[in-house]
Amino acid sequence: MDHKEGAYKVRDIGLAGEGRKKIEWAESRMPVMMELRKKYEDTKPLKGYKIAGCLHVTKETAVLIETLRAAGAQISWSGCNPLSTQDDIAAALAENGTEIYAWHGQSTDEFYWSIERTLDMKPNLTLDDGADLIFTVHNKFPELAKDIIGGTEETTTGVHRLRAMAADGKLIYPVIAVNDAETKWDFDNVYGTGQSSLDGILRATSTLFAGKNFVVAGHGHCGTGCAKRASGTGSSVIITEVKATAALKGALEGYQVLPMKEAAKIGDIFITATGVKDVITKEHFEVMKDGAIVCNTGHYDCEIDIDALEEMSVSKRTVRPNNEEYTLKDGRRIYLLAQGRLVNLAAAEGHPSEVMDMSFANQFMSQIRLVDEDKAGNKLDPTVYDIPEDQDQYIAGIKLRTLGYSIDTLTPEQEKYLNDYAAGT
Ligand code: 3DD
Repeated sequence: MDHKEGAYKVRDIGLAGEGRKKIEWAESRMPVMMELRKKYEDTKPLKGYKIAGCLHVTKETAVLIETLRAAGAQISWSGCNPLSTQDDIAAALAENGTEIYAWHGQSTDEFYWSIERTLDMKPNLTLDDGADLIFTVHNKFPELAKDIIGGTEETTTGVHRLRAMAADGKLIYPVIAVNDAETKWDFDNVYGTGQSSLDGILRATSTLFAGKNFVVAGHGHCGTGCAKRASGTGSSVIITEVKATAALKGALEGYQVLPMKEAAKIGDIFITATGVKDVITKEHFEVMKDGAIVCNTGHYDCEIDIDALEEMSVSKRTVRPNNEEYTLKDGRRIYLLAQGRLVNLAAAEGHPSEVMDMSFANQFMSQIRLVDEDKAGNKLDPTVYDIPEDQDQYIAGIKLRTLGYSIDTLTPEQEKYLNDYAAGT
C-alpha cells in the first residue's frame, strides 16, 4: 500500500482523551525514560531514521514511542499480540501524530495486515517483542533488509529464536537482545511478570489466592516472579519444571516441586511461563478439579492445548471478560483466561510503569546505538548482540538516583586489590 506518514487505524479515536491521561500517569512513573527524552529532544540523534515497531500498545509503550519521536525518529507501529492493544492508548498515540495500526481483538489476518502496514514506510530499524515483525521481513519482504541497519528484540522467546536463526546463518540484519539486559531480565521478567500476571488473574476471576494450590509451570525469571507473588498472597505454590537447577531453586524457596501430571490433580490455579508448547494438555485436564483456573503468561499462546480442551468439552461460555468456562463431559468446569494468551497484557495492563521504565530505556539506548554505528559507517554483522555492561549500570544508576538512593564507589586501592592476583588471603 502507498505510505502516508501519520496514518492510523485504531478502534475509536474518540478514546484519545482517556488514553492521554493514562500515558501521563505512566510518564510520572518512568523517570529514566523522561530523563532520556530530555537528554535527546534537542539533538534529535534519530532524525532521518524510520523505526517500525511491533510491541504491545500500552501506556508504557506510548512513553517509549513518544520518546523515540522526541529524539527525531519517524515511527510506524503495530501491536505484537491480538489481545494486548489498549484502544484508548492507540487513540491517544494516533491523535498525537504517531502512525499506528492497532486495536484490541484483532483477527489473525488483521494482526499481520497491521504489521505489513508498518513496513510500507520502508524502515531503517525494527523494534520487536516476539520477533513477528523481523520474521515478516525475513519471510515476506527480504528486499527491505537492504535499508535496515538493525533491530532490537524485547522478549526471551524472541531472542531465543533469533539466536537460533543467527547460528544457522539465516539472520539478514543485526539485532540487539534487549531481553538479556540485566536491567530488563532481572526486573521486568521477575517483578513485572509476577505482579502483572496475578493482576490479570484477579481482574478475570476476583478469586481468593490465600489457601489455594497455585501451580507455576516454569521456574525461570518469569515463573520465579509469579511464584514469589503467589506465595506472598498465601497460596501454596507448586512448581513444575524440566530443568533441574530451576526446580531446585523452587524447592529451596519452600515450594512443592511436582511433575505436571501430579500437580494437575491438586491445583486450583495454573499459570504457564515456560516458552514451550503443550505444557498443559488433555491428560492434565482429565484429572483437574472442578473449577480449576488455567492461564498462560508466556509470549505465545501455545503452552495450553486449547484444542484438546475444546474437544473434551460439551459446552463453553464467557462468564466474565477474559474468562471462558468449559464444561467437560463429566460436568467438571475448567476456566480458561484470556483465551490462553498472555494473561497479564490481555486481561490487565501488563507490567507496571516502574519496571518498563528500564526495559524501554534499553530499547531506546539500543536504537540510538544502532544509529550511532550507522553514522560512523560501521556495518554490523547479521548476528545477535548483547547490551553492553556499562549501559546496564548507566540505566540502573539513573533509576537509583531518581528513587533517591545513593551508593558507594570503589577506592583506587580497592580497584587495585580486585585485580591483584598476587594478593594473599
Ligand atoms: N510487557 C509486559 N508489560 C508490558 C507493558 N506494560 N508494556 C509493554 C510491554 C509489556 C511485555 C514485554 O515488555 C516483556 O516483558 C516481554 O518479555 O515480553
